[in-house]
Parts: sequence; C-alpha cells; structure tokens
Amino acid sequence: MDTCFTGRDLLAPLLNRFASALTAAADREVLIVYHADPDGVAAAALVASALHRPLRVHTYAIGTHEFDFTTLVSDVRAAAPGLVIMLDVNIFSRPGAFEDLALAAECQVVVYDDHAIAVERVAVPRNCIYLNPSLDNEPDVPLPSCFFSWEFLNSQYEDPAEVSEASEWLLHVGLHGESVLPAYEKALRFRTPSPQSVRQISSWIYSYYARLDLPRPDDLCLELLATWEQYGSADEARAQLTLLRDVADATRKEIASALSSAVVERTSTETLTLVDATAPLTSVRVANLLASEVRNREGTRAVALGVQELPGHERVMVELRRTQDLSIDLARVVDEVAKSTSLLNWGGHPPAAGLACAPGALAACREAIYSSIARAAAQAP
Ligand SMILES: [Mn+2]
Repeated sequence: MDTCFTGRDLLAPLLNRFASALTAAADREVLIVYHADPDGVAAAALVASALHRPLRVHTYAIGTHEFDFTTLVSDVRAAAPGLVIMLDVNIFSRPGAFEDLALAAECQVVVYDDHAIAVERVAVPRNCIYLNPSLDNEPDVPLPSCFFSWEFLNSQYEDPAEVSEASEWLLHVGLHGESVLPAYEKALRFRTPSPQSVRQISSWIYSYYARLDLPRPDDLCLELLATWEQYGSADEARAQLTLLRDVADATRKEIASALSSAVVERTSTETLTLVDATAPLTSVRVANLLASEVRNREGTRAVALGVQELPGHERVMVELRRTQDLSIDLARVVDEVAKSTSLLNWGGHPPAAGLACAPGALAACREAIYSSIARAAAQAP
C-alpha cells in the first residue's frame, strides 16, 4: 500500500504508545473488547493476529446497547485478564465507566477509538491509556479501529509481504462497514480484490450483532480469520460461514418485520423535517437501522430518530441520523441533551449519534432532543 494521506502521521505516535503497552504486558493474558460491528470485528482479529499468541488472547464483543458497560465491568472482574485492549468502543459513553473498568480489571486498559469526544468528557484513570486521533486533530479521512489495527499488524513485520491476505480482507470488511472503503482505496491506491465477499460479510456481521441475545464469549473475529486461512480465499471463506449467514438471514427477517411495523411521526418546520420512529418490541436491535431507513426515505433536510425499548434491559435506545445536506452535529446534540436529562449513556459522530435512557425518562429526553435540534438548526448556515 502506498501512502498519501495524513492518517498515518496522526496514528504513528498512538501506535508507539499502543506497542509499548503491549510489550510491557508481553506474557500476560489479553482480553480484546471490541465493538460488535464490522470495524470492531476486523480490528480485534487484526490485533489478535499481530499478537501471535492465540492461547493467551480472549475476545469479547460489546454492542452499542451495552455502552453503559455494567455487564462488561462484571465480566472483566470475573475474567481477571493481564491486559485489556478496547477497540472501537466509546468508553466515555457513560461517565465513570472507565474508572469502574480499570478498578475491576486491576490491570492496564488500553483504548483505541475514533469517536468524536468532547475534551471535557475525557478522564483517563491512572495506568490506563486512551488513544483517539480525533482529540486534537481533524483527520482528512476517518481513522477507524480496523485501520489502526492494520497499521499495528504491519508494524510487527519487517516485510509487508508477510502480512496475510486474510488480514487484508478483514481490513476491507471493516472499512466497508464504516463506509470509508472507497476513500481508502483512493488515499492508499489499492483495489479491493474480493468486493462481493467484503460487502456480504460486512452486512452479515451487522445483522448477526443486531441480535440482543448473543452468547458469550464471542469469538466471531477469530473465527473469520481462521476460516479464511483454512480455506485460502475470501470467497471460499464466505461460502463456509454458513452459521453466520443463517443467523444473519433469520435476523434480517426479524429486522424487516420490525421496521415495517414501526410507528412513524413527521414534523416539518421551515428549516427541516423531524421524523420520529418507534420500533415494536422485538429481540433484535433496530433503533439504528430504523433511524437510517426513515432518514433515507426523507432524502433531504431531515433528522431521524429511531426509538426502541430493549426488553429485559430496562432501557430505551434513541438513535439519531441526519441527511448529508444538514450541518447539525448530532454528537453535540446528544452531549447537550445529557446536560439537562438523565441518560444512561450517549455519544457518536456528527452525522450519527445515539443515547440510552430509562423508559421513564424517555418523554423528557425526547423533548430535550427536539429543542436541541431546533436550536442547532437555527444556528446552522
Ligand atoms: Mn463501531
């Protein structure tokens, strides 16, 4: 791969800190916690493969609906690892979560994340490392965890030819999931060798992790890598991943039925349309898809809310998406909502953000979202 973008320079100092932390924990058990999406899966698989010690690496997928981290904290306490690596996980989604995790782990916790985060939310416990390229810079291309992990993997080899094709395929899956594969193809001047398998695996991963009832531990990241390596080509690997495909297909059907029975309300003002969609009770996570779908249906000058109560979790998720032609920063909107409303967790990127609250707080939360969006729209150019 050839380089012509600033991402590598931004990542270099972060990679050094990451590498030293891993060297310091060389003979310890490592727990890789990753966001349950294609970027997280790819990132975890790439770091696991860079570590060359399969018996001492454990993996743990965490869904956006678990970004209050209470389950993770107790699972980490029980696992007692020697080092925790977190990839594509916004640890500042809930204030205090990082401290809770550091205490429970009793070991170093290293986090790489490129979610936009307000500097005042960043509080890093002693003995922990927080790496985020967006903190003091604005990268010209987003720098998702899969690319950070890819760079780390490459730094472990003198000769880039030694990095397996399977790893490269996973990088592409992660980049595709973040919708930045074309930007990377351009910036790094490469062409994806198996675009069909990349698209398919990425969508299967999304559907698979939409389930709210997944078993622990989750080793999907290691499974993908191992399957590719066993079968020797991306398309062969895809054909072999029948379990993933079947779960994804079944889940997709549930998602489709949930989306079609959502209750949608539209409010239009001079500046924008607000579409507020509530999902029915279901065992799959659809708030994010619902928000994207209603946003896409509007096409222009719209902000969409996808609202979903998670059965058994005593929480409501609200996902926000906007059309490209609006400049409203939704990550800032949820930050603002958090100031006036009691939230369980919140965070995101300018075009896509989300939050969770207790069911009883939904009405107040909705009101705060509406007025924050109205204020942002009034200030926007
Ligand atoms: Mn992610």
